Amino acid sequence: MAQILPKKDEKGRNIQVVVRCRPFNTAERKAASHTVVECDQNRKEVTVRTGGIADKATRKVYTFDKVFGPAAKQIDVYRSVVCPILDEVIMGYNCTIFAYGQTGTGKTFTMEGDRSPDETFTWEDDPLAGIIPRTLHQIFEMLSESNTEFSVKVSLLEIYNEELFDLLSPAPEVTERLQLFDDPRNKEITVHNKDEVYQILERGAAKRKTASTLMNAYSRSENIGRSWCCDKRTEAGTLTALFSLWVEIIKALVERGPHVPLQRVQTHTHLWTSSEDALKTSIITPRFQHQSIWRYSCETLSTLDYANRAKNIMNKPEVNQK
Ligand code: ADP
Ligand code: ZZD
Repeated sequence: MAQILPKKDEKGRNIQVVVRCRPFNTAERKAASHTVVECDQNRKEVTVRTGGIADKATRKVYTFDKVFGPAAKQIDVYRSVVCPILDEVIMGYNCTIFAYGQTGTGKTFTMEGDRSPDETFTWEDDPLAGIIPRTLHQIFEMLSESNTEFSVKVSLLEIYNEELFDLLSPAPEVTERLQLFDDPRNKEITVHNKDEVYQILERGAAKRKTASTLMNAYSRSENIGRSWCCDKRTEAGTLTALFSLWVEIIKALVERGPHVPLQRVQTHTHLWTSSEDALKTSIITPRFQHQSIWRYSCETLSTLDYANRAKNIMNKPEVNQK
């Protein structure tokens, strides 16, 4: 098995960092907002204006593995970022894609997507479908063509206030507090075909709606208005530490079960969307929504600096033996 795989660099590889900037929303258009980020997809550059509106000269330029501007569609991101990763999954590597960025910048849109209104499309053909449904669909297409025996398990977890909740738990009560994460193996649901995929995703989406309403009423720890950028934790070196910690947590979840060192992640947990231990990782950090231009630039810069440092994180992929 190992021999037929393309040779990987012994020292590991840098994780891939991708930036996606969302378009203006209606409110921003109405307010005739100015953008503080310019995306050059060809040059793979993001330019941030660091001075005021009148100051055209003060700029900071970042280069990433890929850059998607506001016109980029879900299919573009999928084809260019996810398809190559999916090939590696099929070859037996664990892969992770996670999105990082401030609230309202398009992480959910990129990872999950939305359903188009009025049942215009089936879920498989919905142009608004994000990475998760597209990937699951493609996995079934690839596996059923491959004539091999396979099983696909799905879990969908969400972190609120340092605690993990299972969005696929069958607990029926709308008002019932979600189950705290205990044994990850109980949280995996076997999916047999692509029709079952959608049922599962629907269940997760419904559960989350309930959960977020509940958690919002319960506490107001995710404060959209709070400044995000000038946080000491985004200092150099922290990212690598966070990344290692995150890998450790995911490994613990997969291998050791219940005793996850969640308390160690503390306030960082909300930054990470987890799955298995990482091989290929993309950080997608889109445009921010804030009225104040200064604040806008500040938080955008903070995210881009962060993503920029993530490019140096090395990864040592190993193929799964089972
Ligand atoms: P986050 O998950 O980071 O908090 P969301 O994914 O909820 O942010 O995005 C905020 C809003 O912007 C949503 O209404 C979403 O539909 C919209 N949006 C985000 N990215 C895009 C995009 N690339 N194209 C169109 N709309 C987008
Ligand atoms: N982002 C939407 C879910 C939300 O926050 O509710 S979009 C995608 C991944 C995981 C779970 C749900 C979905 C989503 C969806 C919406 C509504 C009902 C079922 C599923 C979706 C969107 C497009 C194609 C497939 C799934």
